[in-house]
Amino acid sequence: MSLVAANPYPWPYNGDLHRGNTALLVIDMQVDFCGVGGYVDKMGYDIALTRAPIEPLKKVMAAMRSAGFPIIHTREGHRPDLSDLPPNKRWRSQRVGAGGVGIGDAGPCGRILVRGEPGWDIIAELAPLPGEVIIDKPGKGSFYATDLELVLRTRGIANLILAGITTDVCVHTTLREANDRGFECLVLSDCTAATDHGNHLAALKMITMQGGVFGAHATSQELLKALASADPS
Ligand code: C5J
Repeated sequence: MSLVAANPYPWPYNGDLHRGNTALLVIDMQVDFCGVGGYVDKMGYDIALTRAPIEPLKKVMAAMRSAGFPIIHTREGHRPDLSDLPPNKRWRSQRVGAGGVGIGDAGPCGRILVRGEPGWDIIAELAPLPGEVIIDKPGKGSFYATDLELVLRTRGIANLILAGITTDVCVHTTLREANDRGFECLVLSDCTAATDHGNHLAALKMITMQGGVFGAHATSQELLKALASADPS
Protein backbone atom coordinates (compact mmCIF):
# COMPACT_ATOMS: atom_id res chain seq x y z
CA MET A 1 0.00 0.00 0.00
CA SER A 2 1.40 3.41 -0.94
CA LEU A 3 1.86 6.18 1.60
CA VAL A 4 -0.78 8.88 2.02
CA ALA A 5 0.17 12.18 0.36
CA ALA A 6 -0.14 14.30 3.48
CA ASN A 7 1.05 17.60 4.88
CA PRO A 8 3.84 18.07 6.02
CA TYR A 9 5.15 14.57 5.08
CA PRO A 10 3.98 11.39 3.33
CA TRP A 11 2.20 9.44 6.04
CA PRO A 12 3.02 7.35 8.02
CA TYR A 13 6.58 8.42 8.75
CA ASN A 14 8.00 4.87 8.55
CA GLY A 15 5.99 3.62 5.56
CA ASP A 16 4.41 0.84 7.61
CA LEU A 17 0.71 1.08 6.78
CA HIS A 18 -1.68 -1.85 6.72
CA ARG A 19 -4.95 -2.99 8.23
CA GLY A 20 -3.18 -4.80 11.07
CA ASN A 21 -1.54 -1.67 12.48
CA THR A 22 -3.88 1.17 11.50
CA ALA A 23 -7.30 2.19 12.81
CA LEU A 24 -9.81 4.88 11.92
CA LEU A 25 -11.04 6.82 14.96
CA VAL A 26 -14.36 8.58 14.32
CA ILE A 27 -14.80 11.20 17.03
CA ASP A 28 -18.17 12.35 18.39
CA MET A 29 -20.32 12.29 15.23
CA GLN A 30 -23.30 12.66 17.57
CA VAL A 31 -26.66 14.38 17.16
CA ASP A 32 -25.63 16.86 19.86
CA PHE A 33 -22.75 18.06 17.71
CA CYS A 34 -24.25 18.00 14.24
CA GLY A 35 -28.02 17.40 14.49
CA VAL A 36 -30.96 19.78 14.47
CA GLY A 37 -31.85 20.68 18.07
CA GLY A 38 -28.60 19.25 19.43
CA TYR A 39 -26.10 20.98 21.70
CA VAL A 40 -24.16 22.79 18.96
CA ASP A 41 -27.39 23.91 17.31
CA LYS A 42 -28.74 25.16 20.66
CA MET A 43 -25.56 27.15 21.21
CA GLY A 44 -26.31 29.01 17.99
CA TYR A 45 -23.48 27.65 15.87
CA ASP A 46 -23.99 26.66 12.24
CA ILE A 47 -24.45 22.90 12.02
CA ALA A 48 -23.82 23.06 8.28
CA LEU A 49 -20.16 23.30 9.33
CA THR A 50 -20.23 20.29 11.64
CA ARG A 51 -22.27 18.27 9.14
CA ALA A 52 -19.78 18.84 6.31
CA PRO A 53 -17.66 15.76 7.21
CA ILE A 54 -20.61 13.36 6.94
CA GLU A 55 -20.48 12.62 3.20
CA PRO A 56 -16.69 12.24 2.87
CA LEU A 57 -16.62 10.21 6.07
CA LYS A 58 -19.24 7.80 4.74
CA LYS A 59 -16.93 7.04 1.80
CA VAL A 60 -13.88 6.62 4.00
CA MET A 61 -15.71 4.32 6.41
CA ALA A 62 -17.02 2.19 3.56
CA ALA A 63 -13.56 1.90 2.00
CA MET A 64 -11.84 1.13 5.28
CA ARG A 65 -14.46 -1.43 6.25
CA SER A 66 -14.15 -3.22 2.96
CA ALA A 67 -10.34 -3.21 3.22
CA GLY A 68 -10.58 -4.72 6.73
CA PHE A 69 -9.32 -1.78 8.79
CA PRO A 70 -10.76 -1.44 12.31
CA ILE A 71 -13.05 1.51 12.97
CA ILE A 72 -13.45 2.87 16.48
CA HIS A 73 -16.12 5.42 17.40
CA THR A 74 -16.27 7.81 20.34
CA ARG A 75 -19.13 9.57 22.09
CA GLU A 76 -18.79 12.47 24.47
CA GLY A 77 -21.33 12.22 27.29
CA HIS A 78 -22.03 12.06 30.98
CA ARG A 79 -23.78 9.77 33.40
CA PRO A 80 -27.44 10.65 33.98
CA ASP A 81 -26.65 11.62 37.59
CA LEU A 82 -23.91 13.95 36.22
CA SER A 83 -21.42 12.55 38.74
CA ASP A 84 -18.73 12.67 36.03
CA LEU A 85 -19.52 16.21 34.86
CA PRO A 86 -17.12 18.76 36.34
CA PRO A 87 -19.14 21.73 37.63
CA ASN A 88 -17.04 24.22 35.68
CA LYS A 89 -17.74 22.35 32.40
CA ARG A 90 -21.48 22.53 33.13
CA TRP A 91 -21.36 26.18 34.20
CA ARG A 92 -19.50 27.25 31.05
CA SER A 93 -21.89 25.36 28.79
CA GLN A 94 -24.86 27.11 30.38
CA ARG A 95 -23.40 30.52 29.50
CA VAL A 96 -23.65 29.92 25.75
CA GLY A 97 -26.99 28.21 25.14
CA ALA A 98 -30.22 30.14 24.84
CA GLY A 99 -31.95 30.49 28.23
CA GLY A 100 -29.04 29.15 30.25
CA VAL A 101 -29.51 25.60 28.94
CA GLY A 102 -26.29 23.60 28.96
CA ILE A 103 -24.86 20.11 29.42
CA GLY A 104 -27.16 17.94 31.53
CA ASP A 105 -30.23 20.11 30.90
CA ALA A 106 -33.27 19.14 28.86
CA GLY A 107 -33.25 20.21 25.21
CA PRO A 108 -35.10 19.23 22.04
CA CYS A 109 -32.98 16.05 21.74
CA GLY A 110 -33.24 15.07 25.38
CA ARG A 111 -30.77 15.98 28.10
CA ILE A 112 -27.72 17.51 26.47
CA LEU A 113 -24.68 15.21 26.28
CA VAL A 114 -26.18 12.73 28.71
CA ARG A 115 -25.60 9.04 27.98
CA GLY A 116 -28.64 7.25 26.62
CA GLU A 117 -30.38 10.40 25.37
CA PRO A 118 -31.28 10.84 21.67
CA GLY A 119 -28.86 13.76 21.26
CA TRP A 120 -25.98 11.70 22.57
CA ASP A 121 -26.43 9.03 19.88
CA ILE A 122 -24.13 8.76 16.91
CA ILE A 123 -25.98 10.05 13.83
CA ALA A 124 -27.76 7.36 11.83
CA GLU A 125 -25.72 8.08 8.67
CA LEU A 126 -22.50 7.05 10.43
CA ALA A 127 -23.86 4.41 12.80
CA PRO A 128 -21.28 1.91 14.06
CA LEU A 129 -21.58 -1.63 12.72
CA PRO A 130 -21.97 -4.51 15.18
CA GLY A 131 -18.53 -5.42 16.47
CA GLU A 132 -17.01 -1.95 16.08
CA VAL A 133 -15.66 -0.55 19.32
CA ILE A 134 -17.41 2.49 20.82
CA ILE A 135 -15.57 4.52 23.44
CA ASP A 136 -17.66 6.57 25.85
CA LYS A 137 -15.70 9.52 27.12
CA PRO A 138 -16.59 12.19 29.68
CA GLY A 139 -14.02 14.68 28.39
CA LYS A 140 -12.78 16.23 25.19
CA GLY A 141 -9.90 13.79 24.80
CA SER A 142 -10.66 10.18 23.85
CA PHE A 143 -7.93 8.75 26.08
CA TYR A 144 -8.82 10.49 29.34
CA ALA A 145 -10.87 8.22 31.66
CA THR A 146 -11.42 5.59 28.92
CA ASP A 147 -9.88 2.28 27.86
CA LEU A 148 -9.01 3.47 24.34
CA GLU A 149 -5.26 3.02 24.80
CA LEU A 150 -5.74 -0.54 26.04
CA VAL A 151 -7.97 -1.34 23.06
CA LEU A 152 -5.44 0.08 20.59
CA ARG A 153 -2.41 -1.61 22.15
CA THR A 154 -4.24 -4.94 22.38
CA ARG A 155 -4.93 -4.78 18.66
CA GLY A 156 -1.39 -3.75 17.78
CA ILE A 157 -2.42 -0.37 16.43
CA ALA A 158 0.46 2.04 15.77
CA ASN A 159 -1.19 4.39 13.25
CA LEU A 160 -4.35 6.36 14.00
CA ILE A 161 -6.43 8.11 11.36
CA LEU A 162 -8.57 10.76 13.04
CA ALA A 163 -11.91 12.04 11.78
CA GLY A 164 -15.00 13.61 13.33
CA ILE A 165 -15.83 16.76 15.24
CA THR A 166 -14.70 19.20 16.32
CA THR A 167 -11.24 19.76 14.85
CA ASP A 168 -10.23 22.34 17.42
CA VAL A 169 -11.66 20.64 20.50
CA CYS A 170 -12.18 16.87 20.72
CA VAL A 171 -10.20 15.93 17.62
CA HIS A 172 -7.22 18.07 18.63
CA THR A 173 -7.30 16.99 22.27
CA THR A 174 -7.36 13.35 21.16
CA LEU A 175 -4.63 13.99 18.59
CA ARG A 176 -2.37 15.44 21.26
CA GLU A 177 -3.09 12.63 23.69
CA ALA A 178 -2.39 10.04 20.99
CA ASN A 179 0.76 11.76 19.79
CA ASP A 180 2.22 11.89 23.29
CA ARG A 181 1.57 8.15 23.58
CA GLY A 182 3.62 7.49 20.44
CA PHE A 183 0.77 6.82 18.00
CA GLU A 184 1.45 8.03 14.46
CA CYS A 185 -1.50 10.29 13.63
CA LEU A 186 -3.17 11.47 10.44
CA VAL A 187 -6.08 13.94 10.58
CA LEU A 188 -8.48 13.86 7.62
CA SER A 189 -9.00 17.51 6.77
CA ASP A 190 -12.37 17.14 5.02
CA CYS A 191 -13.68 14.53 7.48
CA THR A 192 -13.25 16.93 10.40
CA ALA A 193 -14.85 20.32 11.09
CA ALA A 194 -15.17 22.97 13.76
CA THR A 195 -17.94 25.35 14.81
CA ASP A 196 -15.72 28.10 13.38
CA HIS A 197 -14.04 27.50 10.03
CA GLY A 198 -11.05 29.66 10.96
CA ASN A 199 -10.46 27.43 13.97
CA HIS A 200 -10.62 24.36 11.72
CA LEU A 201 -7.94 25.80 9.46
CA ALA A 202 -5.81 26.89 12.41
CA ALA A 203 -6.10 23.44 14.01
CA LEU A 204 -4.87 21.85 10.77
CA LYS A 205 -2.02 24.32 10.46
CA MET A 206 -0.85 23.58 14.02
CA ILE A 207 -0.30 19.95 13.03
CA THR A 208 2.22 20.94 10.37
CA MET A 209 4.56 22.98 12.57
CA GLN A 210 7.96 21.68 13.71
CA GLY A 211 8.10 19.05 10.95
CA GLY A 212 4.69 17.65 11.92
CA VAL A 213 4.54 18.25 15.65
CA PHE A 214 1.37 16.16 16.04
CA GLY A 215 1.61 14.08 12.84
CA ALA A 216 0.13 15.07 9.49
CA HIS A 217 -3.13 15.90 7.76
CA ALA A 218 -4.50 14.88 4.38
CA THR A 219 -7.75 14.93 2.44
CA SER A 220 -9.90 11.82 2.33
CA GLN A 221 -9.17 11.64 -1.41
CA GLU A 222 -5.50 11.07 -0.67
CA LEU A 223 -6.31 8.36 1.86
CA LEU A 224 -8.67 6.66 -0.59
CA LYS A 225 -5.96 6.73 -3.27
CA ALA A 226 -3.53 5.02 -0.91
CA LEU A 227 -6.18 2.43 0.05
CA ALA A 228 -6.87 1.75 -3.64
CA SER A 229 -3.19 1.01 -4.18
CA ALA A 230 -3.26 -1.77 -1.56
CA ASP A 231 -2.24 -5.26 -2.56
CA PRO A 232 -5.53 -7.24 -2.49
CA SER A 233 -3.74 -10.25 -0.95
C1 C5J B 1 -16.97 19.96 21.97
C2 C5J B 1 -16.27 18.04 20.68
N1 C5J B 1 -16.65 20.82 21.01
N2 C5J B 1 -16.67 16.82 20.33
N3 C5J B 1 -16.87 18.61 21.78
O1 C5J B 1 -17.40 20.36 23.02
O2 C5J B 1 -15.43 18.64 20.06
